[in-house]
Amino acid sequence: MLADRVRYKPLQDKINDPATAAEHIQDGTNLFISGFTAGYPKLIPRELVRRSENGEDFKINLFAGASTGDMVDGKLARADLVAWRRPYMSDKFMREKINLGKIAFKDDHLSQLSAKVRAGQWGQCDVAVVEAAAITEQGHLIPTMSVGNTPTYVQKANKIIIEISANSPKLEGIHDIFIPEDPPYRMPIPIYRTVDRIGKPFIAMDPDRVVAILFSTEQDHCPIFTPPNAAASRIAEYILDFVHHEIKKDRMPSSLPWQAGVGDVANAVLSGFLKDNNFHSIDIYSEVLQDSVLDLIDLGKVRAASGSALTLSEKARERFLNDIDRYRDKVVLRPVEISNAPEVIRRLGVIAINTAIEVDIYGQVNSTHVMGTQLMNGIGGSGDFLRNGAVSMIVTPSTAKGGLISAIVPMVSHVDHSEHSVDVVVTEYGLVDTRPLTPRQVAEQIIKKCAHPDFRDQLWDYYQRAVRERGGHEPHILEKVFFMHQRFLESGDMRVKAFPS
Ligand code: 0RQ
Repeated sequence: MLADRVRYKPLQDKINDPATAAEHIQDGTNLFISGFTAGYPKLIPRELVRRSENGEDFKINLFAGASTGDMVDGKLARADLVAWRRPYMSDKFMREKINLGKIAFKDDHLSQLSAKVRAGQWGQCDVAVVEAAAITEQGHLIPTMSVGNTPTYVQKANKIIIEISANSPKLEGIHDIFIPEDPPYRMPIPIYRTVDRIGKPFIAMDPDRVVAILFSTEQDHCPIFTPPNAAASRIAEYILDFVHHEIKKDRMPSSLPWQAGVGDVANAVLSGFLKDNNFHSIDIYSEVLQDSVLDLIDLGKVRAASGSALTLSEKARERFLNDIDRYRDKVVLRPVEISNAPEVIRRLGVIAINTAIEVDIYGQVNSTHVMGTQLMNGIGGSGDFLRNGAVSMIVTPSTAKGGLISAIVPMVSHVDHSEHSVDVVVTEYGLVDTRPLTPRQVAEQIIKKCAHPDFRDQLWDYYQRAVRERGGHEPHILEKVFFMHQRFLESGDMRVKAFPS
């Protein structure tokens, strides 16, 4: 096992225990970790928590690829060990402390992170802790189930700690590692088709900066997506019908690649392909690849799937690893600055589907802050894909919290994506293609087709009064624009019989 996984002989002397390795991490350390829903380190976070439980008083600044598991974000947040966290996270304990102002957090477009780190905008990269499947004969790294920002973190780190994952054999050949030159020397990223490989199958590493190597038998614990509910399935049907119709009308080529964001609705769209006979050779150019992608590959429906991480349930991961030679031809894992590169998304013409917390009647989108204040997860790659997709769709169930909150509102309480990045809005009640419509027509259609029937009248009342009383290109009554949010904050229910006069 040892010789097979740490094939660069001089590094075999660096094999150590977590306590000794973690001594490199002290109060104020900028800690850059691998992990992008999967592929995060497990032993070092646990050791840091152990030290804190033994009375040591310290805090780290934690930088990851995106969200990690409870073993990182959950444990470290509960132990109060995190001063700063960047970027996207989805852990409820970390979220709580961020919203209380106890953990500093700043959101970033995921495509931009690596370049910002290379430019030194995130401070010095003191220690990188990365999970790896193996170290090659030349001393380079084979990542596990995600790539994220790891190539840049490894390139910039003063010290590197590696956790070799016993559970990730034979992953070599899945990854395609390419770090673009930074401006002003950047050249085009030469991806012309989803399946193109442009880099190396390993992360280049200076072995002299490795301070410790650990062996880990811990598994990733990825969020398991339940079978799509009725609303998610209905949204998926609308999308597949719409795209099929556009292709039939010759307004869209049949071979554009698909991106589907995080969450159940996105997963439902991909699951929708399983039953839909209109789509055969599907390309997926996305950020996170979930179980449904493996199902589609098994059915012979996927030509290529590119992402930055494989977020698989335990069962699907076993299936993937057992049959990796077959999947290797179809699946490419890239750094997130490539999976989410605006240049590539535009060139390929990606059909982008991302989920919102709320959408307003003119198509502005809030993906991140509940009631304008409470951070949910972060913008992730949604901006990268929505702004640059050939057709960008924003999806959401029409209500939240058992029907008490409308996801369609007069004006969003926080803006992540503007109307100019959104082509299509979909809820379980309907789909609006905003492209040929004026803002006023968009408002009328979104209220009629996308809003939940319980909220249509008050939204319509509001819009009509805004047209009558204020007019303009996008009519609004500014002092009343958040009346639905206000009502929810006061009574726990957005529903009113009519827009208040
Ligand atoms: O909270 O579980 O406490 O009830 O938000 O909502 O309906 O479970 O949906 O898991 O798909 O998440 C936008 C957050 C949706 C996600 C968001 C509450 C709701 C629930 C989750 P509870 P659901 P999802 C990258 C793609 C941004 C990043 C992105 C996200 C919780 O999709 O983080 O797109 N997106 N990355 O109750 C109050 C509302 C609400 C609300 C939902 N209007 N008001 N609470 N919730 N709407 C690109 C890739 O390729 C991966």
